[in-house]
Amino acid sequence: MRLDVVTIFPEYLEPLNVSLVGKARARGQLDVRVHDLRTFTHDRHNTVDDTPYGGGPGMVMKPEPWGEALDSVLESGEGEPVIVVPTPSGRPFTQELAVELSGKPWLVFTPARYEGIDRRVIEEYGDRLDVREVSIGDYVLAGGEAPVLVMVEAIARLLPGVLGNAESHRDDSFAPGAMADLLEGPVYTKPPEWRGRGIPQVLLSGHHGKIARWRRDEAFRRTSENRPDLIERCDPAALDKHDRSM
Ligand code: 6GU
Repeated sequence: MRLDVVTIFPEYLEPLNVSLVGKARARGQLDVRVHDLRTFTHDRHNTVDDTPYGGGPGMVMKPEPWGEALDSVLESGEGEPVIVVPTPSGRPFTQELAVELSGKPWLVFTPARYEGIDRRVIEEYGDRLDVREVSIGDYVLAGGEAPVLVMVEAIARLLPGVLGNAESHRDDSFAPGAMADLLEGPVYTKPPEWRGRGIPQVLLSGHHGKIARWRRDEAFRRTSENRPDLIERCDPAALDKHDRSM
């Protein structure tokens, strides 16, 4: 998969050299290219923003540098990428969208600072390409760079061969399947006693049916506690009589 990021803070994307994403790059599974938007300006101050038409606070990112940057990125590759525009006004970034985007060969991210990018840029590329305005949650960040790190990590770990063990996806909170719509429950490792605290005996029983039952109950308990909204909107058929008694 190829990923391009156009930003005025290329150094903000340095974490893409670390850990899972960094290793996927080193292995050649991910081709990540970070571009400095200011290299697509032509004035002495490398201006990327200006005051908003109609007045109001803040600054708006000018269309010309974005147009030149995106044309340059588009010309540098084969076929058409999906363009992901991080913005708090976008559609929610969900596990479902991460799965969809992980199936695309080429993604271009356009994190903005200030009050966002001149609307005409989104229209211009939206007329020709698949452009998605995406938000990572109901809070406001100073720019889209941190959301790009979030989205790239969520997408990259779904690529075949990136996560060590393909089974690791199976029980993810928000993964489709038997535990659909439930959060993951607690996990334990050695030692069997730490600061006087033991581990649930069922996990030592070797009884796989009972362990699966226990994990399902804990997942339900944690979801009820932390995300009652997920229980509310879940398919009643996905709940069992065990759940109702908890
Ligand atoms: Cl994608 N950008 C910014 N600036 N703030 C956000 C966001 C994105 N998602 C949630 N808050």
